Amino acid sequence: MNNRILDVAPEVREALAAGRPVVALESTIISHGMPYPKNVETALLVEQTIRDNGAVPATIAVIGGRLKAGLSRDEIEYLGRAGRSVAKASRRDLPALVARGADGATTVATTMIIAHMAGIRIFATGGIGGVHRGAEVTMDISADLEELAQTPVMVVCAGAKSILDLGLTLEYLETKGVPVLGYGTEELPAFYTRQSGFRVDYRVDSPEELAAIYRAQRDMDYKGGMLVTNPIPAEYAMDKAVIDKAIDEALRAAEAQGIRGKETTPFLLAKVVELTGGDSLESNIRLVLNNAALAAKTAVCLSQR
Ligand code: PSU
Ligand code: MN
Repeated sequence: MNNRILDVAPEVREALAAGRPVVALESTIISHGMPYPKNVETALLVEQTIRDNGAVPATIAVIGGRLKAGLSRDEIEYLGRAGRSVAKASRRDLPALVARGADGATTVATTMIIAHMAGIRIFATGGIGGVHRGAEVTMDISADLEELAQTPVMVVCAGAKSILDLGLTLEYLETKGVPVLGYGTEELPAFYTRQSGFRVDYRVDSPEELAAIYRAQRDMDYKGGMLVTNPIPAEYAMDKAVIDKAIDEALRAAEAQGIRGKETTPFLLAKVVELTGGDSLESNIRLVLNNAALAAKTAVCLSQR
């Protein structure tokens, strides 16, 4: 399992070898998704939530050119303090970062890649990347979607933010054959809010059933993964008008400043937090914890066969 470039933390390796539940976590959310020190506090709380629900956490990153599945407290602290000075590492970035012995914060795409290399089947995060608004001109479509189409990891998220074109994101996932499941809902959640106006493929009401659908996909030898969308708990959801206004303003700022490429998502996320004060950050933290708990419960079901 530990190949030439991969380090699986001892606790994670032992759990995997014994068939015990493990949940992967991404690190772009730590260094690019939230400000310090809330990012570090949240990352540690997410790991604790996974433990409280019976699984072992494996936060994933690239450190000194090594692909890491399972970080120490010090490594999480380092990524959180370094913030946006750490490279945001998506699929195309890994070869150069590894060859140069550099550090990288992993996106959904690269967290899936490294989780799969380590033998981890399920991963919890906040929101995924998708088809950006205006993609019919910019062709800005996140590598996260291609990864869902080719790597057999279940990704538990709270949907996607409407900084993206959610309708086109669903179309893309349909084309690629990626199942989109709604946990306790028929509607795709929009990260800060429980509703988006778009339907998911299937509503699923228990971790047992999520595990059964994942097993069925594996039994068919599909090469891709699947997306579980888990709505933010109602008490932490944001007012739709407030968040829509902030997102519109963030999109206008990005346009005015000519933000492009890999900078687009981090720019929009930071702008939305800035425009909504601490409210959106608090919602963000709550939904990640909610996803961590569901992923851990599902990992427990996956390990019981
Ligand atoms: N969307 C969020 N929060 C995030 C991200 C996206 O609501 O933290 C991060 C994730 O790491 C995701 C990445 O994989 O941004 C997508 O970036 P891009 O759109 O450049 O592929
Ligand atoms: Mn992009």
